[in-house]
Amino acid sequence: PAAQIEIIPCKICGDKSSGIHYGVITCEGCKGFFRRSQQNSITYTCSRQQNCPIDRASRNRCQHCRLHKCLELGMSRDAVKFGRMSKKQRDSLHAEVQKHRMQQQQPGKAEAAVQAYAPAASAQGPAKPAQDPFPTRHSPGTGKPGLGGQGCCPAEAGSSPGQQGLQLSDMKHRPLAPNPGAGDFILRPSFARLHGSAPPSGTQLDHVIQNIVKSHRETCQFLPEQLQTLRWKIFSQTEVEAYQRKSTEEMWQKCAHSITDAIQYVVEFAKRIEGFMELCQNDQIVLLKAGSLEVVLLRMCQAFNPGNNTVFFEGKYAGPELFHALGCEDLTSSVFEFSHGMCSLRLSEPELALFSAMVLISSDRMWLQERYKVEKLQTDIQLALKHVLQRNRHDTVLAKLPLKVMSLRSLCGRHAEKLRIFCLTHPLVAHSIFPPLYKELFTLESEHSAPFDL
Ligand code: E3V
Repeated sequence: PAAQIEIIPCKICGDKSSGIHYGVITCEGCKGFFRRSQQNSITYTCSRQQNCPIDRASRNRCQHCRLHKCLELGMSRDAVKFGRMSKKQRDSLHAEVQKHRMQQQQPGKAEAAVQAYAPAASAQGPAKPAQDPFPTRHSPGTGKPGLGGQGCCPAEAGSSPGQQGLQLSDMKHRPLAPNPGAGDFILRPSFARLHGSAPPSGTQLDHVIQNIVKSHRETCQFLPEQLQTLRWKIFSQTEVEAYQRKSTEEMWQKCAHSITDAIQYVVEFAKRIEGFMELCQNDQIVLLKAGSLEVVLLRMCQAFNPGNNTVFFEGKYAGPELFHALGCEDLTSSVFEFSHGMCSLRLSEPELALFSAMVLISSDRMWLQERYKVEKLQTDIQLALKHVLQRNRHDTVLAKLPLKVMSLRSLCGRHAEKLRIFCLTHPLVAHSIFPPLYKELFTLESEHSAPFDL
């Protein structure tokens, strides 16, 4: 449809467009403006309320608002790197061309025609996996992944989906494992190595890579391609204000629910990593308790748009200010900064998968029983990651990963602290608003309450 795109006016100012530039349909003027804005490191400021109208006539009046609009609509310097459009994108583009064509013919009837033609992005709802996200599920009978599987989890069959995850029965009465420092996790000579177990061969490494990349791909809550096409959906100012007016409890509840959802996909990821299920159950639980949120935060960079500092939340992209009601401005902005930093590493999907596995399978977690087994597994994954990074000529990244590991540990520590404060300041509701899995993972209190899974 390339030849007809110009029928759609510039998304920024409404002038006649000249095609897709930096990922968005724009005119030559806005294309040039955006290019210049990316070259020099000027910061524009708005002398009004940062909501100046941008149209053909006014577009030169406020550079701040013009650039803001460009970013908001998804213009990005590296838009070209994302390659071909998805079928969905092509369809909705085609529909838009149709709409403008019809508008030219008979103004007024166009909206109905579009709705009939292109329900793609809006009608079927955002980013719900099209098919069963776990086609080769290990634990049939539950809608959500849970730890246990393979018959060792009797409670799972009758549990309600979304509520059941780990069984932490043998973790009761045990203090919550504090996170030790990340240390020099790549350079430290491994116990396994020092004690003479052979390094994996090339084919063994390839096998590790394949298994982990496949596990990651199969347990992504949202496919990166889907998230990419949703980037243009951004909460309006009115919607943001509605979130900001919510009570602290309601916002904590929402976030805890969606994070717990994401954690269940990470649990399933872990279960599909060869070697994880061969660890003793205590160690599986210890690793997930300490690392599942870290992996969620890591995965979150795929749902983050560094172009306008927004992250996917409840169907659209949101800036940090939307989470105001949580009362955790500092932590929220750190999460955004972390995502930003992860995005600038530009990890490929296989690299992200291996790094996630390495974060999860950390042999320095407190309370591990078979630490050497975890260490052997972690070393193999590290070698696999090094191999892939070298293959992709991504060597400088390797040196930056230990810092990311430390940031993750710090973020999770700060989350625990914020949660503790929330529970102390909202003692009456704190028990009832969180999903059981969230409580089991992150609160001390659950260790004293009756196990929900018995
Ligand atoms: C990335 C984003 C999300 C996202 C599912 C409704 C529907 C989410 C972001 C939460 C931030 C924070 C989120 C949150 C998930 C990702 C949803 C940023 C999990 C800062 C879709 C609700 C759900 C459902 C803080 C405040 C920490 C792994 N996972 N999710 N975003 O919004 O939770 O439309 O289907 O990557 F607390």
